[in-house]
Amino acid sequence: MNGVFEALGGQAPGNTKNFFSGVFMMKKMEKERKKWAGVKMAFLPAIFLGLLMWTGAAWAADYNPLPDTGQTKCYDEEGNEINPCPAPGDDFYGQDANYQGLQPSFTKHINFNGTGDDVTVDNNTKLMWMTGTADTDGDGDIDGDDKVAWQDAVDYCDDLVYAGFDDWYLPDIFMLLTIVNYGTYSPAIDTTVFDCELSNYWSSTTGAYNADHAWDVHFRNGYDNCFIKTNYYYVRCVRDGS
Ligand SMILES: [Ca+2]
Ligand SMILES: [Ca+2]
Ligand SMILES: [Ca+2]
Repeated sequence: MNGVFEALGGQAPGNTKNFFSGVFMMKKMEKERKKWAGVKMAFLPAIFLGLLMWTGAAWAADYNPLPDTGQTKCYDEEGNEINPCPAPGDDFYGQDANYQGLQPSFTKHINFNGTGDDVTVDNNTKLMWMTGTADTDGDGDIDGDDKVAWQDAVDYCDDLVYAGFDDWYLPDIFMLLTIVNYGTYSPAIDTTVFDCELSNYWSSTTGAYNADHAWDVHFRNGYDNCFIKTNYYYVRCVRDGS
């Protein structure tokens, strides 16, 4: 019996009244405990859902971090390089190269899974890209004949079966800009992991101002533009790689 009273805070059984009030409190505590157990059971799915959402949010944050641009040099207003880059408080401090965020990181897979097709995975965005330019006429080489009008670029990627996948699509302009390397040109892309023509590539993004125009990137210098959809440009398809 001592254990009971110890459980009630060491209260000693001084008389019967105290004893019965002790038992009553034990019963009340047991009732409370059961009540809370019930409440916990009721909250369990909510807790689980919350956990799922939390891990989901962490996964989503992991999925699409914004990688750095590849620009590592600093310049003044006349285009003269400042080396080393200006320090905080100096003139021209605060430009791109002063902030080295998540560095561009790609992995090229030659002959992916034995399919004979090469892909390049962006380890930051997890997007999977065709390593090279789309051979839209299927003749085994890449030249001007592979440039197509915008709708044909959209359709080509949509219909594409490549590297064992059929869920390719034409990248939107934001996606396409994530493979531009702003620290280089001719082409403005990491050529250790991509093959690239010095020309325009279509994105899937229609211009808001001119709906018969769409955004493209010129990979000689990395400039993006909005040109008429009947122009013939190169294609590089993408898919969600994770
Ligand atoms: Ca930067
Ligand atoms: Ca070709
Ligand atoms: Ca050809």
